[in-house]
Amino acid sequence: MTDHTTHDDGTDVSETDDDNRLLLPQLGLDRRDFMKAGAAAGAMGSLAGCTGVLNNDDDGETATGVPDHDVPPGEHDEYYAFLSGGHAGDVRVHGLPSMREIMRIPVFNVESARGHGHDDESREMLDGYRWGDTHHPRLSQTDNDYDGRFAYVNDKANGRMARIDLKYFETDAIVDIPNQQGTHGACAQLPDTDLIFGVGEFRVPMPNDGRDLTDPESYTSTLAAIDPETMNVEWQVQIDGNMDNGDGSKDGRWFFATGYNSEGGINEQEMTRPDRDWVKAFDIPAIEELVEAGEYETINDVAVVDGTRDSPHNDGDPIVHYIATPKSPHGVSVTPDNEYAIASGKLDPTTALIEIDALDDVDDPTDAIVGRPRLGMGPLHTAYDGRGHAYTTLFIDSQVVKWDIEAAVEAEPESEEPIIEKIDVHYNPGHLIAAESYTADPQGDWLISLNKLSKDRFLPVGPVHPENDQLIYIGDDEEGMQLVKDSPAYAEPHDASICHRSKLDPADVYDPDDLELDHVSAGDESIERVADDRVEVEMYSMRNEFGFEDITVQEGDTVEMTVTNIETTSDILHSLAIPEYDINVKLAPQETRKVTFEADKPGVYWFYCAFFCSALHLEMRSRLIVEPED
Ligand code: CUK
Ligand code: CUA
Repeated sequence: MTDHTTHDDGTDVSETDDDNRLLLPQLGLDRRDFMKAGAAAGAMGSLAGCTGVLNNDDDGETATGVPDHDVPPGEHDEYYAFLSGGHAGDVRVHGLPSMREIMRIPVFNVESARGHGHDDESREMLDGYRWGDTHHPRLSQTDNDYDGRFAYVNDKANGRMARIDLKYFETDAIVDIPNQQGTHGACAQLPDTDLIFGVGEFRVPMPNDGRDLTDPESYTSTLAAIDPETMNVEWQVQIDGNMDNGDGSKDGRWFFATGYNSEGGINEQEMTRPDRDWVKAFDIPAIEELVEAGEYETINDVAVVDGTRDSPHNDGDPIVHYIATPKSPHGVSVTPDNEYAIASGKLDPTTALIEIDALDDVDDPTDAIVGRPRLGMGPLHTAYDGRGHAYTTLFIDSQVVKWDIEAAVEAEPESEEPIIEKIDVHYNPGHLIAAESYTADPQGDWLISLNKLSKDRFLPVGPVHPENDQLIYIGDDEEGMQLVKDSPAYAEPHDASICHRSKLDPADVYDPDDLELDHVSAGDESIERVADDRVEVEMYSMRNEFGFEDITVQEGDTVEMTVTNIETTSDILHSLAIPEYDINVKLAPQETRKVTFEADKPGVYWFYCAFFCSALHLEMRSRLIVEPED
């Protein structure tokens, strides 16, 4: 029996066999070739996983050397994991190693429990959209280490980039990226987060204003560089082919993007035809020099530099090196020591190691590829432990393969020798992430495999299955990788960043100085008719009342309500929930929010607090009285 699903990037790699593993018909390869090495190591891996789960003895380690991963009641996890929510549009915060979901941060989605998309400010940020497709949450760094300030995440659906303020764990800015459709890859320019990069996946006419509709040859995609403070798009580079994922070198010099469809096809058959696609290496300082010198075209108010293969800027010292790699490279990540950018084939069983320093010296950029180990079927993404090992997901084999980076440089191309071991995961992993793998100094203990299918791993809940994020211990090179736990995930995490708890210092209550709106203290509440059809209300909320028992307005009035939660005690939240007006604004201690609405329905509306804030929570309600027009 076979059935069909599709991967997020639209490639049809998705027929399943009886084991529910996804097959790859276009390759025409005999899967048994790849099973030999994998099967034995994989079986051992899952065995080790079982013992790891079962034998948790008293000395804080399991019998197989896995440290305690059951965080006892009342204790904290060691790591924060920030997982993208995919087309749920949010970012989830998990604790590691417990894998407990601690918080969700709404980003591109309207979400009522946190009032995102309900108050004026977040509504304006969302700009009418109700969803987004988050893939790559990346944390800001200083000197190649997490600095606890911000997280950035892309919206593949609507071409946007968002910033999450890690003081409040809340989205504080969203930029709509012009001249780009399908903002997929996302990452910060290191070492100090000087730029945020958004990678455009879908080729579209440039500008996409109705011209060139049926002329796919002229479609193009762009790399966008965004200022992390102002969130303005600073410049873009136009290139050939679809781009996919991206990662930057640790020294700020290069940005690497994978890509598929180098021939510019518009259907699956055309898109998967070429045997080679390109990894693009963008020379960031060289591009910035061109921008400085005015060597660009302004399109939709953004400086767009021509980085296509035929561009004069790619004669001689190119600004974009097109590195031919086997078929449809998908994931790319730079090693912690900044030696290599490792790009995985997706439709090819090998992975390419690009020697970063060689790019300046070679005439043919393809000569910078210094290793090409054969890892298994459907290699997608690679993470690092800081001890010279790489871990790559094998989408089709449903495995994670651990391999030796330097051994891959020394080995012959297509050699399996660099492989250290493989472990079965359940099932079809997309990304994987190791603790602090995106920094120069990964922690090397835990790894999460973000598996697309969970099949039968959890209680059945109908035809929509959760995904399965699996925790794997990688801290013991002797014992090898050990599967520790399954954790169901709501659709659908793509990538994650894992940060040690010592690097984050979130606020417990709001600092009113950080907010745009003025704090409304008890005694300062007011109701004012500022125009014939406009009423401004300023009030506080506290246990167990709002600033007014009644607020009376006229049908047709525009009502602006500004509310402060004047509590100073942490964890005491209130909200302003207005029945039948589709409004619920959350208010954490010392937070002030404003909501504007049309009072278009006459009647009595008990506005109330939706957080269970005290024993008298139910009594925390007041009347909005809307008098009918006469
Ligand atoms: S992508 Cu989804 S599994 Cu958006 Cu990084 Cu590869
Ligand atoms: Cu305030 Cu319930």
